[in-house]
Amino acid sequence: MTDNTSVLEFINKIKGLVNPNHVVWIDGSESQLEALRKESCQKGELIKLNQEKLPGCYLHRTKVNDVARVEDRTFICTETKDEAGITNNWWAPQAAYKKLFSIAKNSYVGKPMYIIPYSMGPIGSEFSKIGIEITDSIYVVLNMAIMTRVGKKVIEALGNGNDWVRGLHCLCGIDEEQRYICHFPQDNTIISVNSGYGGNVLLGKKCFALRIASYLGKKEKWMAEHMLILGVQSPKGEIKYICAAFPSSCGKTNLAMLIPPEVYREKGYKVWCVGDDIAWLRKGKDGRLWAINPENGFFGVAPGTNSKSNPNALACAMSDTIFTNVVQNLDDNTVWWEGLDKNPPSDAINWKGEKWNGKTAKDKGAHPNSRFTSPAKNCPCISSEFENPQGVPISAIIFGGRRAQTTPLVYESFDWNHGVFVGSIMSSETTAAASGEVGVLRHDPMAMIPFCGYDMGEYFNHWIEIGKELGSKAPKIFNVNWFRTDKSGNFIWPGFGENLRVLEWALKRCENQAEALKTPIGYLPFSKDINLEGLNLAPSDLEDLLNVDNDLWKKEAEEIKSFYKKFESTIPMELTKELKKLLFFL
Ligand code: GTP
Ligand code: SPV
Ligand code: MN
Repeated sequence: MTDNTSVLEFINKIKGLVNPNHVVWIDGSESQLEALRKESCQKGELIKLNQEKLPGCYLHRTKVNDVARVEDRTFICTETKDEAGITNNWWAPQAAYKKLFSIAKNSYVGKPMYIIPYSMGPIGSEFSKIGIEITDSIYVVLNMAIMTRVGKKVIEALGNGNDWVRGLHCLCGIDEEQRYICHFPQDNTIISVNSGYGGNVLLGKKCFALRIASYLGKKEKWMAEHMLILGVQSPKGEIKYICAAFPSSCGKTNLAMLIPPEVYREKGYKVWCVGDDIAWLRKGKDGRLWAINPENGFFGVAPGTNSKSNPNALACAMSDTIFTNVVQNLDDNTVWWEGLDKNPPSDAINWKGEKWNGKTAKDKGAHPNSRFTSPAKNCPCISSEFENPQGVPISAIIFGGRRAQTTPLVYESFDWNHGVFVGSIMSSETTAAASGEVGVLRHDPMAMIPFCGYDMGEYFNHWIEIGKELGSKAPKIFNVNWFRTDKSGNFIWPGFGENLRVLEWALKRCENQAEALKTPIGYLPFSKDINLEGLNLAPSDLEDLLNVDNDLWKKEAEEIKSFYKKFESTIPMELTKELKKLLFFL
């Protein structure tokens, strides 16, 4: 397929190590992918679903010990520990390679070795980057073929270049004690062993497009962020683009595809999805910040997705989709998950592969981190700019997390540097997207704690530097929280499509069309300026949602102080200054 010597050298080296039966180049053709789907079904790795109701759809179940990202087994392997920083697990490159090679050795014996050339970003865009993933899993090949642009075209675009990310994935025995997800940013290399779960093995996604890319971005003056990208079209037909960073399973896919509430639709509002998980951002020729979505599909959380919460995501998943760890409805060979509807199937198989009766079962049928992998082009509201090699200009950046208390529905930062501070002090309750306890509050600056490929203090510095580059053309920065709860633990804000009401205020602020109240944490909307038309929410609830409790914030600020201590040697003084100001004004 290629005579690129850097590619051939890598492939030969890996071939010698893993010792496959034969080599298969993924060319991107539908006929090859179809043959692989067939083979995978024969092996029992995929289940072909009802092709009348769900054309092109398949179901896959992972091993029960392999259902989410494993942050404690994810490593940044830089020459020095300082480069990886305090928030990452570090492993010296030589020692890591030694261990990983010993695990990978001969692990493909009797199996094919699949070589997937892929592009993150539209092929040929000057902002796109190329990777090659070697894997022994057809599931990985088929998912990568949805999530990225794969095949011959990519190899052609690479030509004789050496600027590409090396990736090796080995299923091995899915042994969680021997599971490692390792990144070698200085070698442009990723090695993942003993997992078959999405975020650990679709190496273009979190491993490349965030961990390696954030490292490259620092060097090359751009940013790789855990952000959705959406366009809000006003009744006048103008489209303004927004990026938003929320931690895993905190609402990116939902916000990216939201359907405006009826009163907004009647006025002519529309929302266009450019991306739902990752944004690559850089300064454009006009001096503004521009974003592309490096992915080509969605790897979305299934539970909670339904025709009311996210009809667009549901539409995406109706065809050419791979479902992972959802319920198989044996009645008609379709799928189900918690929150799809109130009618769970009685004759079904749960995510573990056991017989399951949804009418009587006490346990969940779908894993809380079960997912659908769907092509972006399936999305009814995909932006016309999705393939634009230049991306879209960004008017506002939004940070947000899951906070039962403290953080108001929305507030705006005083300026860029204060906005970086607001991103840096994000905390959120943990979710099922990563293994470990769920619902524990943890610091997650910019939603990048699991994904920043280098020292986080340096990462904050990078944000400050980008702000200097953008100057007066920098987007405004906001923070949102859809997850504040009342005394009984219920969400106060209705969320989902209604979140447009908050975006509207933010965009008005960008145009100097709305007022705000200056508080110690930032600018808050006056409740009269959040449009509640057509929404059944008591004005007093909105007051609650916008309330800034000084005592809670004092505690929060003390907590931030101790969090910042961890980065003492690298945190920018711009941020420590913001913290001092917050402590002073509270
Ligand atoms: P990753 O793919 O893991 O990065 O997640 P994500 O950030 O894309 O989250 P997603 O949109 O898939 O939402 C995760 C969960 O949060 C789902 O169960 C949603 O139903 C729920 N959710 C999303 N938006 C809202 C909201 O506005 N309010 C409430 N209450 N729940 C929401
Ligand atoms: C996330 O966990 O943020 C995801 C899913 O988007 S994964 O690809 O597993 O990282
Ligand atoms: Mn994500």
